[in-house]
Amino acid sequence: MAYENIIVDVDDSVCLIRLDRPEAMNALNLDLLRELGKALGEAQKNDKVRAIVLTGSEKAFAAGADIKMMSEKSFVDVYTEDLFTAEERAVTQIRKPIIAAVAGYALGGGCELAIMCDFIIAADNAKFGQPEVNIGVMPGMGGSTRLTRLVGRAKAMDMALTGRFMEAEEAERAGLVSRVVPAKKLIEEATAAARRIAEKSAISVMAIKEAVRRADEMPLAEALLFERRLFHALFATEDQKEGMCAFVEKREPQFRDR
Ligand code: CO8
Repeated sequence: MAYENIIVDVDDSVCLIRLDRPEAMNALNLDLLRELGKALGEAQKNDKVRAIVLTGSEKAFAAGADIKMMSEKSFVDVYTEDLFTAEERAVTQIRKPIIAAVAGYALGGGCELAIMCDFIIAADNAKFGQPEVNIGVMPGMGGSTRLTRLVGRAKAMDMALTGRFMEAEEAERAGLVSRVVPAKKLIEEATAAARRIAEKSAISVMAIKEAVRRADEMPLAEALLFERRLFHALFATEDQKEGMCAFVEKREPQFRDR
């Protein structure tokens, strides 16, 4: 379908979704977020797609929720319409892996959206921040929760209380991003990572995503048991037999997602 705020490109097994509101630094309004949810849902349903890359422009992944859209809203408005709840769920319910390829600003909801993805590859010009404190609010989609689990309390407090931006290098040191690449190579590197994932058994990939995600939310003992049981369950798949036999026979595996 045609979108106005994002560009979607499916190339073989990888779906590349580009946020595209250049006039507003890709600020996240409801139209954009709903289109994003729809595109992710389509990618989830499309059997050809095995991994998703979410990106913005060289200047901005996304400079946050759209402040102009929010500025006149009251508590009653945002509470009764449950602002951003359905839009957040549309991203977090996707079972295929999503890589955020971040260049430029990833601020407020933009930083939180990147964190909702499975991992972040950052361009060397990326800047992460939770500057909501500058406009009289606070993070609302994971910037005081998921971010804290990723980078620890000291850095999360520093970012959210001072509103300062964190450069790519510091973000990698802090564990917010998995790797930093030259800005010109961002899409190439993120797509290559997605293609690598696409070569694996989709069942293993799905189980890994589920185990890591659940580990964020469960006590350690429960998470370990969930991980172990999923590991056991993969022995019921043809792909486990194929993967292990291929190793023993010194050949490449031919996974069939069964
Ligand atoms: N919302 C709306 N418009 C924006 C936003 C935004 N978040 N960010 C930038 N823009 C617009 C500017 O208004 C400007 O438009 P115009 O030319 O019409 O005035 C255009 O983008 C270009 O921006 P600047 O001229 O400001 O460009 P600079 O290069 O000088 O600065 C910055 C770039 C640093 C990114 C600056 O624009 C900025 O500080 N933006 C706001 C960052 C911010 O505060 N983000 C947090 C927003 S609140 C939030 O995200 C709450 C999250 C809760 C859940 C979210 C769910 C999605």
